[in-house]
Amino acid sequence: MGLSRRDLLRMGFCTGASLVAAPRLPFAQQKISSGVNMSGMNMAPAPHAAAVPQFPEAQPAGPLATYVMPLSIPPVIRPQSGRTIPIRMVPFRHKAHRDLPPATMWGYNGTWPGPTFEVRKGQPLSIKWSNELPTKHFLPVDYTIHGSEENVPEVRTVTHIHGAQVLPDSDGYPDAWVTSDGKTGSAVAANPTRHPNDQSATTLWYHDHALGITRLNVYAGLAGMYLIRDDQEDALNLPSGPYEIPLLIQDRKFGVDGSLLYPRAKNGTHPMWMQEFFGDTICVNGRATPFLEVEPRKYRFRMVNGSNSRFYHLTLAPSDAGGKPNGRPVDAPPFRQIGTDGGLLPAPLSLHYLIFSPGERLDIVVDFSEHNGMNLALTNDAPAPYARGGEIVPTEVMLFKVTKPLAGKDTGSLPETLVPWEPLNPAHAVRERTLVLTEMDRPSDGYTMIGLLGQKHWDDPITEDPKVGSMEIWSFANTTGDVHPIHIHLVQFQVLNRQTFDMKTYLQTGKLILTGTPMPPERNERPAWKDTIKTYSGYVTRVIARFDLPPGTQVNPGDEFRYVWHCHVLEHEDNEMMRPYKVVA
Ligand SMILES: [Cu+2]
Repeated sequence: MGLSRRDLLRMGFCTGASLVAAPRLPFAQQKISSGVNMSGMNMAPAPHAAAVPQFPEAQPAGPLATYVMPLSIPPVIRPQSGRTIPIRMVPFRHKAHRDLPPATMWGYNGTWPGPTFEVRKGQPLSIKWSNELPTKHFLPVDYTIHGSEENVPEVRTVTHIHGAQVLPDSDGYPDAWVTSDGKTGSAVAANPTRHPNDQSATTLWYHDHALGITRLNVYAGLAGMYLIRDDQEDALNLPSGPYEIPLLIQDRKFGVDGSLLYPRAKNGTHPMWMQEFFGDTICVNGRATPFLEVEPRKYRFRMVNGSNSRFYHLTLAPSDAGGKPNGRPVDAPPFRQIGTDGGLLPAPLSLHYLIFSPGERLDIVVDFSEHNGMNLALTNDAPAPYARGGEIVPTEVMLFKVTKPLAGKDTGSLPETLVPWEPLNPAHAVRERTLVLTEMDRPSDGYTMIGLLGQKHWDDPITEDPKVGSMEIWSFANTTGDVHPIHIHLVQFQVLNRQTFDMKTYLQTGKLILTGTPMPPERNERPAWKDTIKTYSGYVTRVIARFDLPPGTQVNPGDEFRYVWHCHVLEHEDNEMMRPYKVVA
């Protein structure tokens, strides 16, 4: 096609809704293969029939032996209140699998994942970030996407703590990047960043957020966990210490030399970017399909989907010693979900499968006490519908071996009620914003060129401008063929409902006509606090949020506090599916 970015911008401005992509697949074909379809909604991104990923020269490692690596636990930082913690972004050598040599990665303090922060609610800390990375990226950069042009330094970083309530200069604004040689983007971040931690106990995570290159920086290893604890959580006496384990789940593709492979596009026209990345190997805490020996007792798992694009549909089932499932999920202990993105649930849920999209978190208790001596495999069956280009669909995630002798009485508890949850009243919302999600596809082959939010590009003037402390409903109308996990910075929101709309009419006329009756959120979406929500193709997904700044923030007339909202498929956010917004006095 040879369309330049400039052409696209011009067309986008001139023709508006008529240019949006037609959905690539009939709706019925988007359902997941497992048969679990969540009230008829599709759960995994649709295939991109025309996309042909091109991998770099390094020979792919191919299938690796599963469950041969013990799970590793990232180092922990428990800062004292008010301290400044230095974090260095550095290259290092990492061995992800027994049969692979170590290879170059980039990580916070030189580990993948980076160190886990464990902080107390209300105890502030500062983090001094230093970018000590090379100036040349080891993954293929696309110079044709926003903020990543050839006159911009190739390696730039800025860290965002996902789900944290912080001021804009500490939020990892995408333009506030820095380089190892002191260059900065058009926005300025504080350094050290300041983190009041004045929010409920929950599972957060931190990762790179630099404009146009987030997907490569996170893929390179720049991600870690950030746990907030509080007295309310302590009082529940949940499994803790060695029985509380973070699980950062990320898919990767390895070369025979252990190197990380990331596909390159086939030609030099915009976009050379890949519209999604799907690896053939699922890594947990930086190791390919690891195993964990557990005692026959309760464990708490803090799960983060830190993958670039992959959605997971996870089940736990009895398996043989090699991890091959030989029983049904109902024969395994259920997942007792106790928390989500923004904190603990009012009561534990009992689930036999888990679905989570990039950016989402699941706080889970599993009781292994009735399964002494057994192996339990955690497997994924979400990706079948969008495997493409001959890629291997990874199913193995990790293996639990209930083979460790009980070290003592299981004193951790799982109370029937957890923490109170108050619904935000939609009648108190000062406005509802309808925000459309669109994609533009290349007419010649259907390849997605770009994704947009609210029909706007990253650099367009800000359109979302809630007032400090006001409540708003944001209604995401997904006109594309994909599921997009939408993340709003600063706030924890509540999911209200989802409702179908007439996609054909929208794509032809730009008019949004609601059709079905509103459907309630999933059990683990409400009652709950969320900051990332799956918006399904053909649905309006409504969330309600109060746009509170960190407690104690001084607000003067005319003040503006700039944040972002975006799709958490990292490939999408890197190519215009991200918008600034401002909270105004
Ligand atoms: Cu997306």
